[in-house]
Amino acid sequence: MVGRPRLVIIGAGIVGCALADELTGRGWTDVTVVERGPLFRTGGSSSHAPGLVFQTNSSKAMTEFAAYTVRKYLALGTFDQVGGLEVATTPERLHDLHRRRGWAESWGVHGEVIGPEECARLWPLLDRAKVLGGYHVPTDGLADAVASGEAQARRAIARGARFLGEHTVVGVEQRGGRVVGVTVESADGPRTVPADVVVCAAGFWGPTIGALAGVSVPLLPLAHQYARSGRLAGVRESLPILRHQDRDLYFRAHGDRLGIGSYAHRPMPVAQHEIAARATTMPSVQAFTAEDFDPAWADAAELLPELAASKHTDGINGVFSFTPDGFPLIGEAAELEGFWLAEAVWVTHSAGVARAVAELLVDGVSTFDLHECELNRFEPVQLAPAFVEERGRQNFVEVYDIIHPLQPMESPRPLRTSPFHVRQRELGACFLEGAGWERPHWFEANAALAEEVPERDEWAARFWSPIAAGEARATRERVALYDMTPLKRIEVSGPGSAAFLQYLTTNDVDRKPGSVTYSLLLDSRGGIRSDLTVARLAEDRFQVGANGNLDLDWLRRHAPANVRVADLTPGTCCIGVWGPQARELVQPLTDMDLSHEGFRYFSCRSGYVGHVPVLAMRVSYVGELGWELYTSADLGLKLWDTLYREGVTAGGRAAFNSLRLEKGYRLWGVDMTPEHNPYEAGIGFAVREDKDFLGREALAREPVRRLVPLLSAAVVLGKEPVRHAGRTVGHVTSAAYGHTVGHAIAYAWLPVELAQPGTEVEIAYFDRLVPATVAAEPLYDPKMEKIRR
Ligand code: FAD
Ligand code: THG
Repeated sequence: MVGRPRLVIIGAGIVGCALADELTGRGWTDVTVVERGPLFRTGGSSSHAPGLVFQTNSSKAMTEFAAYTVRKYLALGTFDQVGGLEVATTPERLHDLHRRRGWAESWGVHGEVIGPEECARLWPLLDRAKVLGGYHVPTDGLADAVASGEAQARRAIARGARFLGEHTVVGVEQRGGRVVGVTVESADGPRTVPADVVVCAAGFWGPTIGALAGVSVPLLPLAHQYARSGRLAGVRESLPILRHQDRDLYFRAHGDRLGIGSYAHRPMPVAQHEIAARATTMPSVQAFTAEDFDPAWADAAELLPELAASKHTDGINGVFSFTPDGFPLIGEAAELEGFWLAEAVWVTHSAGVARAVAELLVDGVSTFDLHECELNRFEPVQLAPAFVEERGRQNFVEVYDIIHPLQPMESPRPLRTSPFHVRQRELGACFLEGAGWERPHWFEANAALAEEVPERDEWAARFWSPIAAGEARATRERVALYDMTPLKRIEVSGPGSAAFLQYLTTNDVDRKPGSVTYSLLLDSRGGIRSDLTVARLAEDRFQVGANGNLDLDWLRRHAPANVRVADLTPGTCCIGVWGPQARELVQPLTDMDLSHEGFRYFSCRSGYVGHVPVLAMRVSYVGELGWELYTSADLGLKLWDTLYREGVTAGGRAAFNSLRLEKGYRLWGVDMTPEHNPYEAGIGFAVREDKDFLGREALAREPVRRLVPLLSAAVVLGKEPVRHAGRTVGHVTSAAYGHTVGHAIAYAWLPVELAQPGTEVEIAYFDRLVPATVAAEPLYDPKMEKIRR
């Protein structure tokens, strides 16, 4: 593109308006916003969203989107900062409010857990006998969605943007795999608006627009009920927004009436063809089904007794979008160059998401960590409409549930299974889910190995078993098999592949065939997009061990014509054979020379294990001697049966996580993200600054913060704030009990001046402070004697 690109934004809801503002504010002023309804009460979700903005979220990015939205709308004068209150009516909820408060502290939002008296002071209508306590965030409040949209649109218009109301997009025009414009229909008939970039901000119409463009938009429109009370004496505009999550309800004041939203009803999905068929002036409002709301009203009246004398009025079934994982859809579609999505965004996150999209478009990289939100995070199976529908419904049902970080959704499962699945079931695997894969966390068959371990609190004990301690021990002392099939495997081949990977990753990967290199993907700002193992199988063929679909997408986007990028994952499988006896186990089964000299650490080779052709890679994420053995999916079971025998332990993810933390191996997306550079993350050894690679220019070498291990007095969950001298100084990333080191471990980001071993800190874990000490890493086998032998 030469000069300023021509942009078309589809939809003038709060997201489209915010995006027009953010883009024109960055100098991209050739912006046309096309909107099917009238401006600015368009008939979309924003038109009657009550606009409650609760900032606290387990996700750092989502909290930051919300905090930015609050700041921006406050400045625009469209935000009423009444504060937010979440009340607890059960001990479990009260406990969880402390966890939520901790997230907010970690991500820079201040909130407090308060007692019932204080709750009643903030909300005099509450039945204080029902309330055990609450979580109060003074900076939360109410966004006027239409006014916020319009104010941003006006600013964009002043900078040159055009807003075309009552212009319906009926076609997305493309040429040579690139978007070139949209066709709109208006009172003046059809016409095409040319564009270099099209951003779809069409809210729950997203899948319909996506279909015009040939792009999957994995969201489910669901109706959600909202109604008002009659006039109530105690209601005034300044009441904080209120959540009663134990009954799936939320409240705000409208003058002297209350607005009540409910997630307690059955999920009510709305098909795209129904939306089109009901293209009335308010397509986002469906007929109110009072019978679905009656139980919610009764529950509301239990918390707020004054409601009992009133009746609900003005009810709507209002439609908005749910995604399979609850995160928005941000980014450029893999299917069509220049076609972007800003979809499934709440009012709460609208300005933040718009800023992120504008940054991506203008700068090529965002200041937010978007890995949870990027459109191309989904695996192909997760784009199936049936999957999107089932997970969307479940997200609606669970919206206010107390969810453990490891808790998987119950259906649709099983979805992806490795060839070893049948054996894993025989061994009594406790399965959790990741990227659609069934992943054993431990095996009941190993119950005899279970160890006495220090007591954990009820939260840390969930989705965990002392059997994992035995599996970890067996790996350190004998040998264990780990199912590494879910590890994303990407083949990069073709004449340009070596030069391509050499430029795209940080380490020297242009080494001889048979070499394996730990290397990083950086974005243009030097932020870590992924950590990879790059195995050179031949002059022009590499196998890349990656972290997920975003890596596949990144490689594909950057690959020149003479490079082919293919996902090998579904057709192949992998077993990690790790432990001091790994060599004794595998050597008799193979002609490959597995001696330390014959098969070097971080090298790979093809051969046979019994009847099975394998690619063997001497790599170990658990920090023990051993190999990853890859084969095709059809032979997976044979490989497992060839290796598994008396004295060999099947290990699960719980043990795996403990072992990798002892060894200090980072997990991308959890320990490090695009917000961090390799030096801060402690993996500068994988950067070769003497060569040219994407992101090199931007690498700052003097870190201001570091990722360090803490030895903590208790096992925590992750995401907790870390304090020093009473001040918040960082947050926990991953945590586990280290069974070999005999201590609870928590990795955390800390300012450099506090990153020295020996520094005492505190982890705010629920309602208590857990003492912790910065340690030197790695905690296990710092001399690499276990691996290099
Ligand atoms: P929309 O506002 O729906 O805008 C999309 C626009 O695209 C529409 O104006 C539509 O007309 C236009 N469009 C569609 N198709 C075409 C086409 N072919 N051509 C041109 N234009 C097209 N969120 C919160 O944060 N807090 C809340 O308290 C809250 N409460 C809610 C309560 C209810 C009852 C509902 C329904 C939603 C609530 N939400 C809340 C969610 C929030 O309203 C939405 O997430 C948000 O408004 C979505 O904004 P948007 O701009 O993406 O979509
Ligand atoms: N196996 C394979 N590929 C992978 C992973 C894996 N790719 C994604 C993810 N896991 C990458 N993460 C790591 C982290 C650490 C190591 C390997 C993969 C590792 N590091 C050694 C160290 O830090 O001491 C060696 C580094 C080096 O010698 O350069 O082993 O599990 N196939």
